[in-house]
Amino acid sequence: MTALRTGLAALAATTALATGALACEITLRSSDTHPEGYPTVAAVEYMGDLLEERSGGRLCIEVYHSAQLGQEADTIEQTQLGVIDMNRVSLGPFNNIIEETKVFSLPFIFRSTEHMHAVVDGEIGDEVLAAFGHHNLVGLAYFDGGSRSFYNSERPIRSIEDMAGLSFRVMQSDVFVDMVDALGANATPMPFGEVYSAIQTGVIDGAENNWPSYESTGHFEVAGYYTLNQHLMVPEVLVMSQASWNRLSAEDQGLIRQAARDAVPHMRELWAAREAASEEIVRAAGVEVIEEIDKTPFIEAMAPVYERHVTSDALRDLVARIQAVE
Ligand code: GTR
Repeated sequence: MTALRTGLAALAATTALATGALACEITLRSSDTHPEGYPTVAAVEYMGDLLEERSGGRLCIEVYHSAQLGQEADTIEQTQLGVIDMNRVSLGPFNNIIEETKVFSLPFIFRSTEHMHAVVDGEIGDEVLAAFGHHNLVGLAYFDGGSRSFYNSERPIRSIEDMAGLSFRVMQSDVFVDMVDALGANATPMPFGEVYSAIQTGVIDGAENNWPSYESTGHFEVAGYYTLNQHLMVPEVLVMSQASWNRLSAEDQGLIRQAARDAVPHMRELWAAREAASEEIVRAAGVEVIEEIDKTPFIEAMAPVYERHVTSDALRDLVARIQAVE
């Protein structure tokens, strides 16, 4: 055993020497629920490459993909505690913890991808990132999460009336529970990793997500009706644990912030390509995609969700400013 270890250590040393790389002094452990190759995972790996290069090999990121470190809600807690250094998550599971994140998770708040980019790239985006600072987290960057639509195993949804009686999994956020209720369906908050078998065994009828997640999880195999109603466009976020952050020098903190920012344009390219590829895979598999859908009744039904969640002057102000962004 000892001989084996010595052998391995020697091998590692040779490899490092051979590539001319210095050993990483600090390796940040980063969590992601998605599998290798998914745009969010690839973007954080790309950020890690930038960081390694710019720090002369001192600062590294190791991405633990495929929920190896746990489901999102749990990994958020672990990140707040400093057990996990970095985390790429949807904003949805932050809604019940950080009030400001709700405004980007409201149904139909963004008019288009361009509108969403203008908002998150601007001062409103910075303000919401800053809010993480009050919760033992450091907000680093926003990634794309496409638009989310409903899918189910029972029937094609062609109008809001078709939602009645169906049960849908949502992310663990009260905003999404109220959203599904307001559409006349039943909401079941559940971790992402449990959705496939829950649909397969009939515990729920379906869920809602973007093209890449619908495809990569295989949910399309068990829920073959996908309605492009596009009720949500929740950005994803890359955060660091405040505890891990505090251990770094100001210079290293600066390198990390910059590398995160510089990964964003690359992530957006990866995202657009994957959206198209996933759509093709799903369509080729024979999923019934319902494209002709009047969104107006869906939008109108969301009034109580806004009333229930946009409850303070600060949140009302944020919503008004988002809507005013061109
Ligand atoms: C995906 C998102 C994940 C996770 C998942 C979910 O689109 O990228 O971070 O939030 O949805 O529905 O739980």
